[in-house]
Amino acid sequence: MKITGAKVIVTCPGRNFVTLKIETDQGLYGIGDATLNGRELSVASYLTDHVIPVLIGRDASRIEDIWQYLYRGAYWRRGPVTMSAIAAVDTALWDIKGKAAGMPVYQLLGGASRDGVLVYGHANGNDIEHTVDEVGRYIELGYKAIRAQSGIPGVKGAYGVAKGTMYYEPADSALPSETVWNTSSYLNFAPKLFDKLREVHGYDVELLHDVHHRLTPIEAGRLGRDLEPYRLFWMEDCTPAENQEAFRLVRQHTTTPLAVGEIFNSIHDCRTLIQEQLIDYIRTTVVHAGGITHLKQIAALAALYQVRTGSHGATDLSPACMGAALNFDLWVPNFGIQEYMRHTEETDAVFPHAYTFDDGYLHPGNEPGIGVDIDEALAAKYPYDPKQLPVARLTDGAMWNW
Ligand code: KDG
Ligand code: MG
Repeated sequence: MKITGAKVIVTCPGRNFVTLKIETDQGLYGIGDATLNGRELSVASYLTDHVIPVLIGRDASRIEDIWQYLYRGAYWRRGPVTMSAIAAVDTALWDIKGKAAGMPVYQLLGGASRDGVLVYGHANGNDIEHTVDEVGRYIELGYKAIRAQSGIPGVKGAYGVAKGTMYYEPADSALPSETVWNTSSYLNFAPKLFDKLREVHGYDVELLHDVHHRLTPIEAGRLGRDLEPYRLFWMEDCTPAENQEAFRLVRQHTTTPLAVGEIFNSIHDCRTLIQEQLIDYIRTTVVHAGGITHLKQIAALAALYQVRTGSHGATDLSPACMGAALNFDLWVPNFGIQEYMRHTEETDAVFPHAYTFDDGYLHPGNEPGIGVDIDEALAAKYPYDPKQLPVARLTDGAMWNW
């Protein structure tokens, strides 16, 4: 089965998405997500200028060989742009293989290990009271696991607080908007938020929290310790993870489970974290970590050390990524949880999909392939709209981690 054509589709049904579509001489096609929030066109160019020309004429069934060709053949290994481009090709090829076999991708991987994929949604409010209400709303929607984020007194533009309610979208401006970060205010505030959440909602619901890279290792250790009475499912990205060894310090100070990896793009980014059991959940995704082929390797390494998966699933990962992720999640033996931020109705219409939500679990459906399509005519009605992620400064004006 030869690859006869491939194209990149950039569309903005409420937010920007980059999708690769690969066509074959057998009339089958596959799609893959290539969206890198705020840097979309760099991946589109990488695919169009450097990847598509070398795909034409190749055997679409040779997924592993094409992965190796693109990874080794680039000479410049790893990095978010390269690995998102490779991921898009890989996902589209798994989609094609599933369609050729008449099976959903989870069947090709080895079949379902579970009946459904536990997901967590995002509840966020302007203050503690509002966040407590929003968590209640997610419980009513059937969620068994909920991430809670709140506005913080003294912090302008706290991470994770939506302007509307359901669809948190941080890439909000053509040039990065500026937020202000205050670590002391946050460290004093966060335990109060979870104290109230447990008082009102009890301990049957799983609660998660994203620190979004804001703390130093010792501060992260202290927060993890202060949150221990509230039994979090995880504390995410508590400190930047380029220095994987930094997590040794965090780990010494707390038993709060740790999740890291949404910005990783390679197994090498998490090797020490996994092998030294410094984390409990690895958050690498199909789209930013080289596709299903590379995610399989990361998950297999993680399984040796009882680290479970907890893939990123914010709105900037398209339904094409979600479909692939859910097929992976249904199969992967050491699954933990899947993030699930709902897309807008416009996005769902551009990407018709087979996955469904029921009582806190998603299922990928049983359509052949990844179970997600793209309506190109509809996509063309939503032109690219440049948007970047915010930046963060400390109260004295110095740059910090957003
Ligand atoms: O593009 C950035 C978002 O995907 C990120 O801020 C979301 O941290 C995030 C999460 O956990 O969903
Ligand atoms: Mg996060």
